[in-house]
Amino acid sequence: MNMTWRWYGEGNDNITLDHIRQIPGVMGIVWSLHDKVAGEVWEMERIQEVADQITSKGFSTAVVESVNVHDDIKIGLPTRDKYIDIYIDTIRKLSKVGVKVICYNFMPVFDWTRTELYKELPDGSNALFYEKAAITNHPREMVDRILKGAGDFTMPGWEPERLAKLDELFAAYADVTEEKLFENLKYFLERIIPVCEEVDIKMAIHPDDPAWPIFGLPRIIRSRDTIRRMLDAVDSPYNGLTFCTGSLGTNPENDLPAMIREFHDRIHFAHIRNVKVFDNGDFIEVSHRGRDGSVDIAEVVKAYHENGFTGYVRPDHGRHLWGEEKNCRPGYGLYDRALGVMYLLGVWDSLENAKETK
Ligand code: DNO
Repeated sequence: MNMTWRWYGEGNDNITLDHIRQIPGVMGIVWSLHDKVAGEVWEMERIQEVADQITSKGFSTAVVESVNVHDDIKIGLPTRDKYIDIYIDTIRKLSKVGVKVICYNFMPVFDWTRTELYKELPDGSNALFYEKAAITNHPREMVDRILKGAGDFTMPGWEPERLAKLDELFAAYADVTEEKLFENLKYFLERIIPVCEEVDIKMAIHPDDPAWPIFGLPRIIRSRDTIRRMLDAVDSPYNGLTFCTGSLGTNPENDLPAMIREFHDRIHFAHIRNVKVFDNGDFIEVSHRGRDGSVDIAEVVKAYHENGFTGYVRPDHGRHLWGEEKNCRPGYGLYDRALGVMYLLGVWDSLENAKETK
């Protein structure tokens, strides 16, 4: 298990690389060029600049999250080839600075979706919350609430300029069924995976969050069967997964440890976090500790350990603690994620120790 930490970049994150160095066990930085919108060219100088900042503090640059996929690729428009060429250009450039895994998603219009960013928990902290009944047929209201809540912090997949044209975007996706979206993903993968094989970069698709269709938009990476179909469609080790327990864990029918056991050799990046799912389907993000939520995190780590997992891992969203929500990106505060690292490493180390004393 190779522990990493998502960092939004110099001047764009309230947490610095020097802070991150003080969290035990973190070896790599999960990074990106966060000002790039989907479909834009990534210049080599910019890539090199961020990679140098990261390596100068002793961290690895192996994981990039995200290189966002342009909507034209997801919709399957004739312009998609142009955007796939740009994507390939970025893959090639990233391979020159030690990148080994790219995390991306294929969700139409929205990346992760929540209805509230600062829902108070019984202990006085607050966290991202999803209320099923609040998802109506009118995404505008939800989008405005999320963008307002994020304040000055940018959030990948929530670009205000793109979401300003929400009606047009929804209209463009009108004929994109689940089947069509899947075909478009396959088309994209068939073009990029040979390049990934050549430059040794593994693609790791992030599951849909939450794990079901929203606002009538199709979602295709949300269960054991949909994941199996995607992996089989382009059957190369370079076509893999970001296995996110927080996203897949929103549907209690997903047996996460069983899925890890089945897919472990195609999981290149593990996002580990916990959610508490209520009987009515609402859910809130909680601490990483297993008993605080609905995901048995120790069992998840055990499933990785059993399979000798050597891939990259990061604690995912955390609660906002001790008032930090005033000054951090939603879900990406310092404290709860740092506690998460220690919980995950604690479970891992105890499994290692037990193995040694056998
Ligand atoms: C949530 C993240 C996702 C992820 C993208 C990858 O915080 O895990 O936003 O970065 O889906 O493209």
